[in-house]
Amino acid sequence: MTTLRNRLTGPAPLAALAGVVAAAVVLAVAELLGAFFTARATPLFALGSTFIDFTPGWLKDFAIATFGTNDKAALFVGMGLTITVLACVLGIVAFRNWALGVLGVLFMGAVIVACVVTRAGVSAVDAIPAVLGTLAGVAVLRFLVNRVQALKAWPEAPADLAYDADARVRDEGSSRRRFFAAAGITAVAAGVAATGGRLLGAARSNIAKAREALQLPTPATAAPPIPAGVQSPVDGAPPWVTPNNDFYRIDTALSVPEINADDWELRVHGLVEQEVRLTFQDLLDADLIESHVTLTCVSNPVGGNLAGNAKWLGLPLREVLKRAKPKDGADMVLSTSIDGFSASTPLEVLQDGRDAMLAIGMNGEPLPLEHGYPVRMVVPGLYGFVSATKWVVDLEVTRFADSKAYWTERGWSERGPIKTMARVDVPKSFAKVPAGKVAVGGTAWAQTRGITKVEIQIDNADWVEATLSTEASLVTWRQWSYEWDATPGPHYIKVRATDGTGEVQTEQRADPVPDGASGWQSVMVTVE
Ligand SMILES: Nc1nc2c(c(=O)[nH]1)N[C@H]1C(S)=C(S)[C@@H](COP(=O)(O)O)O[C@H]1N2
Ligand SMILES: [Mo]
Repeated sequence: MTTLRNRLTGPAPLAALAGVVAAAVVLAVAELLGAFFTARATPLFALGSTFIDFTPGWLKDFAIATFGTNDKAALFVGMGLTITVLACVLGIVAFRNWALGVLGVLFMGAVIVACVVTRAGVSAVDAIPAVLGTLAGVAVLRFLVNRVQALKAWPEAPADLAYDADARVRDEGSSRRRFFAAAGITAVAAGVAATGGRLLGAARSNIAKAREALQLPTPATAAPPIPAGVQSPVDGAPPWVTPNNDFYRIDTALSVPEINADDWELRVHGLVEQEVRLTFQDLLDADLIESHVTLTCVSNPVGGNLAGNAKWLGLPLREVLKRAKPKDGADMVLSTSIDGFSASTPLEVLQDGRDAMLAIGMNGEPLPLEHGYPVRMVVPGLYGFVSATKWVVDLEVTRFADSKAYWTERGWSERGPIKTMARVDVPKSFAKVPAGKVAVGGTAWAQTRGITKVEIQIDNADWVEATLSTEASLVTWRQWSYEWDATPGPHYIKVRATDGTGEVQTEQRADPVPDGASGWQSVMVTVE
């Protein structure tokens, strides 16, 4: 009993706890002060973003496949655990050898500062919260380690003296209580400071308010009305237009970049006759177009839901390029976001008449902050990683041979035309359905080529044609439905689409890396 208690409350676990509290103070102080600096630059966000930048393709792929759009929450949990373990170790080291412990803490502080100042669009001043946080952490660690050492300093009971053992136990107990009280109060204070910092940061940011107040102009060319019958009649099929709140979100931004629309400026440069600069007001004043376009993520696995369809409002990129006049030899536009993401888009795609645009509106609203406010790119027919740059601030006209985009440097393809894909939305995989007529429905896409046929195969029966919903355009997804006469037992439903060029979706299985998943989805259902 006593030994277990001693082990749990002995000096080493207490020193570890001191380390954890000190780490919490580092982060909390930085978070609180960070409210006055660039939001993306507080330690947790800077560390996480740096980690994401160094994430190999397979790990990103794994994270998206496993956690989907919760990948960021998973990253924070992982970081929290890592920091806790490191803090425990540093606490114990500091207790045994203070100089070594401080060196360790300062080293961690230096790592954080390095992560902060190397973020795109972040200045050296943004390191101040991390530096002050680290110093506060050292002070708290010293204070708590002193308390632990006070415990250890208790002399062994001299054998030859009359010794008041009870008093010793009492004193030791009260030293322990003093340690726990100090650690507890510091931890609570850190929690309050961190929460306060987040709230203060949110209150100081008026970007969300400015976005709400923004009135979008009427487009010079409105989107054609959505034809009747685009929606699959099957209950539970996703809505043909994806509401902004349900639109999938994929990006490397742990903290959404905050750009004041009045400060936004786009520079178009590189291999051009005429460098162009555009302000947000220039966009508001220009002849804007509106168009429904389905976006798709290259990381979408077969049957996955990293695709969404929205009505975008923006300035055609061909107009922007007309003003800039690309020089001979240029074959790519490298678009870069304020936080350092970049995408390589073939120049010809931006000039060939499709509705590639600098978008400011999504489904009749200004772009949501997470979807690129105030301005993003939307390019029909290409996966997002090579085209859909959110928070875009720079377009460099260049050559594929000369520049590499963010994901290309990490093992993904330099080009990303969207592959033909059909998906079963209803019934869900592993669903149990009653025997008889079962409504099967789903979505298929092959942006810029269109979908002309969707076929279903139940178990090993012949392929049969599903009923296609109305086609709105070649750059939007197309829904389908099929009435299945289901007999009891386990069954597999397979689906494949044919695109507008007559090509049947390939059965060949491919992983998302390097240029998009392929293969036929197969859904297992049990008919009862
Ligand atoms: N700035 C920035 N833009 C970005 C990305 C990013 O990581 N950073 N990811 C791209 C990818 S991979 C996709 S699939 C689309 C997703 O756009 P959405 O989040 O609006 O659906 O954004 C693209 N634009
Ligand atoms: Mo993506």
